[in-house]
Amino acid sequence: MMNNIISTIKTNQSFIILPHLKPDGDAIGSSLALAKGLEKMNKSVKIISLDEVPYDVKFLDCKDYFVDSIDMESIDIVFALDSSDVGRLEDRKEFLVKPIVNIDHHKTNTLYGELNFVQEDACATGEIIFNLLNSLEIDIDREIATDIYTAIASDTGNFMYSNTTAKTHEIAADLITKGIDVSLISMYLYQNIPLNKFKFNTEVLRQVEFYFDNRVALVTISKELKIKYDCYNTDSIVESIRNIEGVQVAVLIDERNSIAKISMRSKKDIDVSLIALDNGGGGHVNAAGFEVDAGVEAGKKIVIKELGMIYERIS
Ligand SMILES: [Mn+2]
Repeated sequence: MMNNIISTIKTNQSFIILPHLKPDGDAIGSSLALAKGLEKMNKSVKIISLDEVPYDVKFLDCKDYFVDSIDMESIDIVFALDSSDVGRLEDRKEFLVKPIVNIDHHKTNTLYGELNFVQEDACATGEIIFNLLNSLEIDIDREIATDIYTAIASDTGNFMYSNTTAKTHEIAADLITKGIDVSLISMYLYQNIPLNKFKFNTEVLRQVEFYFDNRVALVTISKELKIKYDCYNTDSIVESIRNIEGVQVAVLIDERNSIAKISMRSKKDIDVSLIALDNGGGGHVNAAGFEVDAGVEAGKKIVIKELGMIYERIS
């Protein structure tokens, strides 16, 4: 399958890359690495994203890769990166008019591309891009290495999660030999929270609710709170409540207009991707999500009911 992608790259000239909407470090880092790699092959390439690059990965050299529109007549191939289903690209439907190469590591990927390379055991899409660039014999320079390291660090919780394997560390070691500055990258990723976001996080964390003997922690973020702090980035909140002793599942319900976006994180073998799949979403065993278009209270009911099925069975 990787061979099909390699020949597609070699036989075409003009590409766009679509990271998923509300992109994270993996989506941005792997998109940038692929763009820079393709450029080394003298291909023409742009990344199309309508969302802002999140604050913690803004330090990556984005050059002029990011655009919000392009003449699709001139484009041969569309890469979709780190996107488990077309819903993750729904804000850019007008760009899905050329053959799609779907590269991802979500086990819930719906294989919506003309070519699909979905490697569940890859810790990040960045790992797949690392292998792809090596297969294409593209020199992974310090800058590309920084993009890939950022992608992998983001998706492995800085090498903490169960998707961290020997291979993950081998790739990280390889990237470090390219001259990346690990402590500087870590500072940008983890020691760089904007003050308004810190204050926002603090207020959100005061509102956490506990269910099922404190094994489930849940927090809802209202539109009003986001407006109050001018903060629309909810990163790291669900992880913070997951980090509580005894909490097995952490849930964040984010109010976005009439839609409630539900993010779940779990520990060990509690598979929240099944709950996500049941409700039209997707993800990984320990990190998954879905949307409910009937508001936050309806979303909360659904997720509590789903978790009740797990906990009433266990206890
Ligand atoms: Mn990812």
